[in-house]
Amino acid sequence: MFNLKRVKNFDPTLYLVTDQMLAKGRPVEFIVEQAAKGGATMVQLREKDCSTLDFVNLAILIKKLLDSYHIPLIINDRLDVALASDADGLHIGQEDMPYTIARKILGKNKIIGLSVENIEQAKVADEFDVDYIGLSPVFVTGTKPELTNSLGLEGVRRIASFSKHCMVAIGGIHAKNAAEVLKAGANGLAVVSAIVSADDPMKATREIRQEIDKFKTAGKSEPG
Ligand code: TZP
Ligand code: MG
Repeated sequence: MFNLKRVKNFDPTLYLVTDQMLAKGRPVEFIVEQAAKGGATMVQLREKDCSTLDFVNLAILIKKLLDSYHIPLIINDRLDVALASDADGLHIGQEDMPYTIARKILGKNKIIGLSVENIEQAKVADEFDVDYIGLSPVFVTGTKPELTNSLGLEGVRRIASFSKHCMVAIGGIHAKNAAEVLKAGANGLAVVSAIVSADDPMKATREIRQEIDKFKTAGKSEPG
């Protein structure tokens, strides 16, 4: 059963996470716009090899672009960039800015997402009023190879059994495994390479979105 726990005005259904290095030379704004047209519902700018100046300028550009699609922009890790670009939110990992401090600085109206990599971290996250947790990684992925312990579908199921938060799954997700990750309990799917590296990012986004929509529709027609 697809149960969307939604607190603020955002929809985690299909969450594009960018990575310039995987974009095959195409600009981030091209990938983002194609994804927006293909059905992405949220975008996270995750740029690791970028100067602060370039990151801020990119964030301002992407914010303007996404505003025209009514899609929220989340900044990975860099609270300063989130503030500078007036992004809709911030995504933090376990070793980034502590959640409570980030919340104090950003205020209650911004979206804050927190990555959790195991059951313990998911339990701790239940004590915070984060807007969503990122289940990371569901499958081992070449995009973030340092994460060698994957949650697997069983990990997603276990966290879904107790977490009060909206849950976005990330790591190795594509059109063919989208439904099983949702079935395990994720509320939304975050995707890097299956969109960013696709020959046709709009088509790739649309294909994943169709799988998600198919799953949601099937859930709604289930008896009981
Ligand atoms: N955090 C956990 S896994 C991951 C991030 C940013 C990368 C996911 O990339 P892909 O290409 O969708 O597997
Ligand atoms: Mg981080």
